[in-house]
Amino acid sequence: MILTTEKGIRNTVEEAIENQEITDIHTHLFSPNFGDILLWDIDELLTYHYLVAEVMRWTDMDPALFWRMEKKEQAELIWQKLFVERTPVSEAARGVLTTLKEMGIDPKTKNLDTYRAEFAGRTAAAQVGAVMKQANVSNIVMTNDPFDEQERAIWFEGTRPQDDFHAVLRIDPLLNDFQNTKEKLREWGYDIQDEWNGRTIKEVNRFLEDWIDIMNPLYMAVSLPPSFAYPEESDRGRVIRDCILPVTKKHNIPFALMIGVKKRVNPDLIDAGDFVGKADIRALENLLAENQENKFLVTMLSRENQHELAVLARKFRHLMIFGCWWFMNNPVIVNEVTRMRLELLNTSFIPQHSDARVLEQVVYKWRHTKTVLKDVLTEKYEDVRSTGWPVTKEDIEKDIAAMFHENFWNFLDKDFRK
Ligand code: RAT
Ligand code: ZN
Repeated sequence: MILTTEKGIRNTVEEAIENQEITDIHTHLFSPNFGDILLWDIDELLTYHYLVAEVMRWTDMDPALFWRMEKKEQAELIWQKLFVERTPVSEAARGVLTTLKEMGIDPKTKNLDTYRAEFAGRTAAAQVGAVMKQANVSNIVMTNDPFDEQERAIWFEGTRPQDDFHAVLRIDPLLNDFQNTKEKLREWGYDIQDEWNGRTIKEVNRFLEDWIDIMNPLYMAVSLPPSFAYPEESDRGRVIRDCILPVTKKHNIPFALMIGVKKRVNPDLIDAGDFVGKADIRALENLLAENQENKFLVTMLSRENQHELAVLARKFRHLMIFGCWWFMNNPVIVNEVTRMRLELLNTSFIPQHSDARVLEQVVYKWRHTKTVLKDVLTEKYEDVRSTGWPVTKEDIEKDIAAMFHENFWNFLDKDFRK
């Protein structure tokens, strides 16, 4: 059906976005059968580390004291400072309100206990269903950490995710703290030598393969500092060159790099104490140029890296860029970056992931993204229509399906190995 008016375009875009099932390609959620490590409910929503960073600006409290408080008390402090004493205009604070509203809880009461009562009657499993339905998310991709004792135990017990939850092998300690990780690997029975030699490489690879076997991950992932360089004669450079690249290539899974986080610039704030820095994109350029048979999923944290990242994706089809990550996930930046990506890459990218740490955040993260994307896409299709080109409902639906769902799965299926 050819669309002949701007209003027609807008309605079609809105409807297509609402109707499209989403694959959420990076979250910190877990399949409900993984138990307590899946975070959910209003106290978890309020104590999200994005909000911890914000509350610290409005209190003189020693952060150590904050961390000693019960979760419930922390939530009450955040509620008081960011929602009662001030208007919750920040993205993370507004997110709580959007979540309540979309989940059918009237934020109007402005009363934390009423919200708590609403959550009290629910179960994690039912809440997973409700959230996925509300956000129209059909597939959730987890972040699975083989270095986390609690999570290791769950996998070792034989627990496996339900069908619509998918694993990702996250390996930060291996790349960012090899000296300590080495000890751990030895404890777990891997013969890691002091020097970097054939035996060590084989054993690190055995560790990776063991976890690929256990988790059946969709991709292998790491977050990296702005100082990330490649190639590099360093632990990280060697592990990437000799282990990550060959193993991901062998299994035909992407290596996901999340670049630009400067960890713990304020260690007192723990997760809320991480910062951002502009990275040198030459590291990625080198990785891509030298490893044409590997697949790379990449997101960057600094706004200043976004343009060169999008241009790089024009050069290398084995690079799939994804999401507006963490400090980038603000409407003003999502708007600008998505426009730029469309202008440089057509729809050959994955515009967003939720990064939800608390189940119900899926609802607001996607609601806010959808709102921005509706405007951006309407404008882009209207620009095309105004040239006289016939824009159809089917074209729009196809593009939106690609960005929200298919680009990811198609990229996983692609095989660049010669
Ligand atoms: O966005 C976040 O919640 C961060 O704390 C990180 O988890 C980041 O997304 C990551 O995956 O490292
Ligand atoms: Zn994340």
